[in-house]
Parts: sequence; structure tokens; C-alpha cells
Amino acid sequence: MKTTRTLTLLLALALAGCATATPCPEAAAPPTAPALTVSANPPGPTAADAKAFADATNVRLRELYARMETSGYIAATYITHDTERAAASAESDLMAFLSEAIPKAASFRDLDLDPDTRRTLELLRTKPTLPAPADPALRDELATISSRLGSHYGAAKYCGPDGKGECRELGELSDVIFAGKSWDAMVDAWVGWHGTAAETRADYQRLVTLGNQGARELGFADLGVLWRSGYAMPADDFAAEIDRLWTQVKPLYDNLHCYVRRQLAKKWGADRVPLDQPIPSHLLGNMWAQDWSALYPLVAPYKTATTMDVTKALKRKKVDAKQLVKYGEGFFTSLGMPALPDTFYERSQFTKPFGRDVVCHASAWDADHKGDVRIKMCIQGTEDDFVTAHHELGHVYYYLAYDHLPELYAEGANDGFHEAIGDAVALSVTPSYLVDVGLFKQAPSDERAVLNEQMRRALEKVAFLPFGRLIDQWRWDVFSGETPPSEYNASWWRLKHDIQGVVPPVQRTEADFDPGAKYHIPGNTPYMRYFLAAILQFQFHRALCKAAGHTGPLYTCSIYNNKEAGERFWALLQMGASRPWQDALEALTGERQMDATAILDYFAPLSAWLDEQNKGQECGW
Ligand code: X8Z
Ligand code: ZN
Repeated sequence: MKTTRTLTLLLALALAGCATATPCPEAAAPPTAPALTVSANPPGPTAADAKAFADATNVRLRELYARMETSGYIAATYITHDTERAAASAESDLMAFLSEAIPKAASFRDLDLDPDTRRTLELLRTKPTLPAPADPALRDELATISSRLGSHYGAAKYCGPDGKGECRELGELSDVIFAGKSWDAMVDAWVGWHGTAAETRADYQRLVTLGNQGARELGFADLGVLWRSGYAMPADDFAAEIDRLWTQVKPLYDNLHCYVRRQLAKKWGADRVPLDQPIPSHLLGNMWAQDWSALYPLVAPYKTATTMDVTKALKRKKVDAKQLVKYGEGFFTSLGMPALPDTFYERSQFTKPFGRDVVCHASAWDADHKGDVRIKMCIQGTEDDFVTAHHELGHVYYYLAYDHLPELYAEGANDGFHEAIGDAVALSVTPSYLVDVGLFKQAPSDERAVLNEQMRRALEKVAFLPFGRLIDQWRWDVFSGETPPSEYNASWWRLKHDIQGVVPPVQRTEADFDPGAKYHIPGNTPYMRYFLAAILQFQFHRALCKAAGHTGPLYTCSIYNNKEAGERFWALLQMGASRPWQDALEALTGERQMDATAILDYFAPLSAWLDEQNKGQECGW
């Protein structure tokens, strides 16, 4: 006679729907999904079983995420072989749990479930960004590769064309590109950094194979389909939404591209920057050409009008890294949100430590999913750091607001919301706000200053749009197999050319792996979230300004100190992912669709000015 325990296991195996070709994970995986306890002749799972399963899954996931976040934070702030291995082990345990729990959740699908249980199980299905195959050996391999790619990126250095020169890290190489002084030095920095990624191509290719296998075992056609399925609509509809939003903003980008290219041609010569061709990527002030802020002095509409140089103001006031973050916290508390816990300041990494490798790419962490929040940055006191600190604090305040919810609700309404919170707040860092907090004595307000300010913002926000749109276009094509490994690099540059209108400074080949030189590719962080955020932050800003009673043009609004707007914002954060994102958006804005008219409204003055400047010019490439 079979014992109840054996029956439980058999039922669990049947529910898991394990493919016969791959061993089921039960025997090997240490963290098991909650089992159903049934007696002989089981009548099949009930709605109560499903609820119990959902509750237990929430509890176990919180423990596993806390372990993974903690070991991930250590690995990113102290890169060694050992920390990399510990992070891989925690990730592998989480993967094991998910690849067992998700098929189990599917077995409850046809029951009459209460709405929260149904939603929890749906969210679980699209939870993994890197689903592992059920085979424990393949799972460990995938977790190891994922961890190795992360530390490779953090520790990468360029030591000159012959490998024997002074070794420089990403920050130093980026400074050369930002400075925009010498063509040759910029090409060298660009080629040097991109070259560090070439050796990661094989690892990335294997990550794609194993991640795809994991996604297929969960019932998705490939990993890209899984990623696109997390937006409360069919995956294809989401792709169509992206196209719709891109079509809304493309004319604004094309206008900016056209004007900036002309100024670059004046500086570098039309032989190097031809007026009917894409722009050479190393000239745009940023390693990936995603943020063109560095070009402001070159392209400012009125060179003689006063500009508010935040970097200079921060230096003048000797604002250190912690104080810089405090400015950000001050904005959130001015809205009525809570002060950050002391542990935030004790445990965050604000500056690059001496004597060890760290991943400098800014990030926010929720170490125990119970309020132990941190950020990790390598602050140097620039305006970019100032904006990024607000961005990261947006994540941190989201964590603080939703950590009371069950684990699968402790997420952004969608991942674009998570990225948009801090950026929406930073849109309120207006000239008058900078005066209010004492960084400047007065704010210029004539029409020329407005256009200068608009240009400064556009170089960050508008320039980013096609970049945000294309990264995952590349990955979706890679995951689906439309782009085979033999075309990884060619496909990357095709998209960069077609969508962004940029070209590499030197000829690239398939011996290169340029996508790997961008953090989110080795980090396997889905990127469409940033494109969504680039649109959503203006939509949020418009709604919050309305709540604050602002009446003038959108670009003049700051919600600083406004408790009414703060309450609305906090309510959105507290919802987490408990409702579909359309409901969350409606609660804040009254709208159920993502909509780019807010960003277009915001940049209306610049848009009109660019139209005028570009009249009679051949734009496009
Ligand atoms: O990765 C980030 C943040 C961390 S979530 C610093 N961002 C994207 C990037 O740097 O590529 C913010 C803007 C886009
Ligand atoms: Zn972010």
C-alpha cells in the first residue's frame, strides 16, 4: 500500500507535468514547492488547495528572493570567484523552485479560483526572467553562466590596444567619450570598452540556449515570448503597443537627431559626420549613445543665455555622495513619504571602493524584501549622478511601499512603472526647485532659458527613446532564433542603424560582441521597461501636476512639497502588482493606455523650435 507521503509525491509529479525527456526536479532540488497533502483516491485539486499553494509559494519565494538579493548584492560589491559562486548557488535554488512551482500552478487553472489566487498564479507564471531547464545540471550551468557574466562586466578593463598599457575601467573610458575632445582618443575608448565583451559571446550564446529551454518547459515558445507575456495582454499585443508608442515619438527623435547631427558636422567636419548618414556612435557623449547630455554645450539653442549647470553647483557646494542622495530623499519626504531607514545609509554603496572590483552600474536592492533597502552607485558628484540617485530612490520607495504585500504582489504594476517612479520625480527637479533647495540663487525664466532647459532634458530623455526601444528588439530576435549566433553583431548594428541612426566608429565583425558591452545584456535585465518608463514618467508627471493643481505648461511644473500629489503617488506605489497595470495607471491618471502625448506636450516648445531650425534641411539617414 502506498503511503500518503508517496501519493503526495506522485500527485505532485503528475501536476508538475514534467516532460519525460527531462528528469523532474523533485529528487535533486533542495527547495521544493509546497506539496499538496491528499488522502487515497484523491479527488483532484480544489480551489482551497490552490489558495494554500499560492500562500505557501508567496512565503517561500520571499525567503528565496531575500537570499538571492543578499548574495547578489555581495557579489556586485565585492567581485571574487567565491562571491560569484555563492550568488550562482542562490540563483540556482530560486530557479529550481520556480521551475517546479510554475507547472504546479498551471494544474489549478481550470478551477473556480478567488481573484487573488488566480492573479497570484498568473504572476508566478511570468515571474522568471531567466527560467532554467528542470535538469539540475543544466540549471546549475545556467546560474553559473549568469553569475559569471555579471562579474565579468563589473571587473572588465581595457589595457590599451596591445594589452600592455595602463588599464582603465568603464568609468574612465566613459569620461573620455563624455569629454568629446579627441576623435582618436574617443575611438580608442569606444573600441577598448566594446572589445572587453568579445570573450563573453560563447557564454551569452549558451545562456540563450538554456534560457530558451527553460521558457519552453514552462510552455512559452521562447524566452522573448515569456518576457512579453508579463503585461496583462497577449505577447503579440504588447509588441504592437511598443510599435504604437514608438510611432508617436519618432518624429520628435528624428528632429533632434537632425539638429544634433548638423552641430556635430560643424565640429568634426561633414566628411566625418556626413549630413545624410547615421551619426558615428562615439561622438554622442555616451558609451552606448543612449544619453546625449554631454553634447549640451555644443547644441544649446542660446549659448549666451544662463544655464543651470548642476554638476558645477554640486562641486561649488562641495556636496558629497551621501548629501547628494539626501537631496533625493528630501524630495520624496517633501511629498509626505517616509524617511529612509538608517540601515539604508549604513548598507548602501555610494562610492566606488578602493582596492576591489565592483559593478558600478547603478542599482537598487531590497535585500530581505522586508525593508532592508539599499542602492549601489559609484557617485562622482555629477548631474548624471544627481538624476540617477532620484531614479534609484524611486525603486527604493516602491520597495518600501509594497513590501507589506504578499511576495508576488511585491512588484511594480509592470516593470516600466518601477523604472518610471524616480524619473517622474526627477522631472520635478526644475530650475525653481534647484533654487528652493539652495543649489542656485535664481532661476532664469526668459524664453531662451526655457529652450536651453528643454534641450538639456531632450538630450537625456528624447535621445534615449530609440535606444530603449531597440535593445530588446535585438534580444527578442535572438531568443526566437530569427537572429542566429552568426549574426549577433550584425543584427545589433542593423537595429542601431535603422532605429537610432547611429553607426560604429570602426568596422565591426562577428568576432566582436558589442551587445555584451551594455550592462543589461550580460545582466539579463529586460530592457523594454526603460522604453516604457521613458513614456510613462511624463504621463505620471502630467497626472501628478494636475493633482497638485498646476496650471501652466507641463515643463514648468514641480510637485516638490505637494502632499496631494504625494498621496496619489504613494497610493500607486502601495498597490504594487496587486492589480493589472491598467488599473494602477487609471487610479493615478484616469487613463488605461500608455500614452506618449505627455512627453510630446512636455517638449512642445523645443519641438517647434527644432521644426524651425530643420526647415529646408535633409533629415533622416
Ligand atoms: O539601468 C538603468 C538604471 C538602473 S535600473 C541606472 N537605467 C538604464 C541604463 O542605464 O541603461 C536607467 C536609464 C536606462
Ligand atoms: Zn532602474
